[in-house]
Amino acid sequence: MDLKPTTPEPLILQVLGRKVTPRPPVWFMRQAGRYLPEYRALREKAGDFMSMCFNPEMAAEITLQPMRRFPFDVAILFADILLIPQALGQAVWFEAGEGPRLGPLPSIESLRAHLDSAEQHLAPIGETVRRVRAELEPERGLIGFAGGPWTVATYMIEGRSSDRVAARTYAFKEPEALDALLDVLVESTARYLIMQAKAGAQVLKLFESWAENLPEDVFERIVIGPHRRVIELVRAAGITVPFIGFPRGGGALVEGYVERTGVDGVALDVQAPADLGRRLQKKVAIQGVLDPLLLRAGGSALDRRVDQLLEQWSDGPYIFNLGHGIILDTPIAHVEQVLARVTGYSRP
Ligand code: 1CP
Repeated sequence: MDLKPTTPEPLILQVLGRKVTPRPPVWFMRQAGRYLPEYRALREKAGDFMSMCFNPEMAAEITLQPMRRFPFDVAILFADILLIPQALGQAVWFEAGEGPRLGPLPSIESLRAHLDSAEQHLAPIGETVRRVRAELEPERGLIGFAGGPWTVATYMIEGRSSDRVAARTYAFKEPEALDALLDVLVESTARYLIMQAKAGAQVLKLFESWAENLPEDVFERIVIGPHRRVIELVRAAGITVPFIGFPRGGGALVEGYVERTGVDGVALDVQAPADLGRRLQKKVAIQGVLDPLLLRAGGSALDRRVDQLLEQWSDGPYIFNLGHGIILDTPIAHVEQVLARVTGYSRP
């Protein structure tokens, strides 16, 4: 007799495999974080943000907090894109109320010399993934992630959150030095993602949050090329889990990104037009694009936009999400309002 598996495949894996599901899976970027009182309580106890990321027990707990409170279909590993620069030997810390700070950019030789020790340094993140996967219900998916090499490089070059003028100038003035830095980040990111997949991450996401304001040829060189190489290295290690790319602000360049990187899904930002999404759905799954400010604002305008997104995209492979991270002072009731609408939806 043919025994069928009794556990349903997580909706997000069905969608990334281009299956049509009765409703889209839903999760929110930054769903674990400061808008949740239980996160703020833990954060106060832990004190320092980086040590929270490297403490598997705490990071697993934070990953699971929104999963206990809300009917999200997908969990995302609690970590940060700036763990890699630290693992490669650049100082990284968070100033209270201000955001990340990084020490001087180490030489390329020094960064390269840290590639092996970086894997050891990041091993606790693998342990977080194992703990979350062990606790999460089998029908809920788990996403692992890393920063896009260019976005991580902008922080390494600028030393903090910025308008990225210095980093973009560097891309023109020191193209070879930037390419060498991106190469080290590609290698380190691929190893980190391979480790996460082996630990139980079922989807891998590349957050290229600062893909905006780049000319076409530069976008090709510093966004598309490095993403393609990360994915090729991960595939060469025998890892088959789907990739979602998030080239935020990529605008009209997103179609080329989808064609040439090898992603299985693309996360779109708040500006993405309905017809762009439909065109992309012929090739990959799409994710997005609810404006986090509309989520924060709430009301009937929020309901109308949720309905519009469901109507325009849910007959193709679609993952319901925000177009960027949830904002700190978003009312929890608004998150509940959206989740009720999406999980209660049924494709006509
Ligand atoms: O408690 C605190 O003060 C820390 C706030 C916080 C949180 C909750 C930071 C600091 N990082 C995170 C977690 C985080 N970061 C996740 C966890 C999973 C989830 O989504 O729930 C993820 C995926 C990230 C990724 C990340 N970190 C990005 C890419 C996504 C994005 O939002 O654009 C970026 C740019 C960072 C850098 C970073 N980390 C934290 C801050 C304040 C910043 C700077 C952001 C900026 O420059 O605007």
